[in-house]
Amino acid sequence: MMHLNIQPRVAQALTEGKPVLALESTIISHGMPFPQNLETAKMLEQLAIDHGVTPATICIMDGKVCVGLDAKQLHILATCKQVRKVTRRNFAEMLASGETGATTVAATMMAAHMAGIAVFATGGVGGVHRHAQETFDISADLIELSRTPVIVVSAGVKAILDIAKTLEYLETHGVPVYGFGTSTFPAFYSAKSPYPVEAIDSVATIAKIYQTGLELGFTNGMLVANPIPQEYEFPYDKMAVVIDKAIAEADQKGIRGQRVTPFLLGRIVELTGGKSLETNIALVKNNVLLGCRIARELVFRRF
Ligand code: PSU
Ligand code: MN
Repeated sequence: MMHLNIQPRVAQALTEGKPVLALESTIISHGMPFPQNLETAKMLEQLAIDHGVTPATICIMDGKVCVGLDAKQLHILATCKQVRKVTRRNFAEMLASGETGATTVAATMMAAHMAGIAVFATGGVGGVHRHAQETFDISADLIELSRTPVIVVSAGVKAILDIAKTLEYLETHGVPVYGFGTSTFPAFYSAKSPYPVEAIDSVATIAKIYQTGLELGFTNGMLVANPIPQEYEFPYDKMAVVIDKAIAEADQKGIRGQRVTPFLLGRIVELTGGKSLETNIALVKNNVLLGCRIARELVFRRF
């Protein structure tokens, strides 16, 4: 496809039927501060390689959908202030303009699917924001999960969102959601939330459900919610106080639309004295490990 620029090592892995894992770039540009964002991006790629999987970090640059990035591209995403968030709405526009764009979960799913990558690991997906009944702020990530057949591994959704409404929305749009080894939906910084989710204990089951869906001609994706390991958890109640404060500040400052999520994440890092960032890194790492297992399982089942 003329708009795709697949890095040679990723292209080779795909042609040879080897496991590949997609990674997003908004977490680099808007989700974490420099230099931890760059260090994390590199560490995650190495982690995948160490587990026998080719990583493909995705962004939009120089008018191409780039699948698999080099050190220079990662550096641009991590440091350049003009990098824009890309979602389905502005995907084509960003290619046409030649601007640099960091892909959100939605745009990363689209690009992964174009490249033939079935699994994608990230920190948290976007969701239904609190008071969405007034603001209508619902992440395009949720709609994308209903229409692009990619398995997304995340630590649930952040507690900055309305978890109950997010789960209802996913249900309405026919998105299969599973808790990996848990029957309570994880709340990002915390392993548990008060909300139930269907539990799955093996990557073989995930792969089988995904493949069955494809055989049926379904085009939806799947959300695998992977709880943060307990030793890295940030206590739910303590986090709730921080989050309420960050949300109140965002309201006060009149922050809306695409800026909401980056603002809240940034404020939470500041308000926790960097603790939430450590938690964030630990959970993405955990998700990449599970993503690698799913990617290997899918390849294994093909032969
Ligand atoms: N969750 C995080 N860190 C992030 C994001 C989510 O812990 O950086 C990013 C993801 O790229 C997600 C996006 O797709 O925020 C959602 O943005 P919005 O709420 O504007 O749809
Ligand atoms: Mn939004």
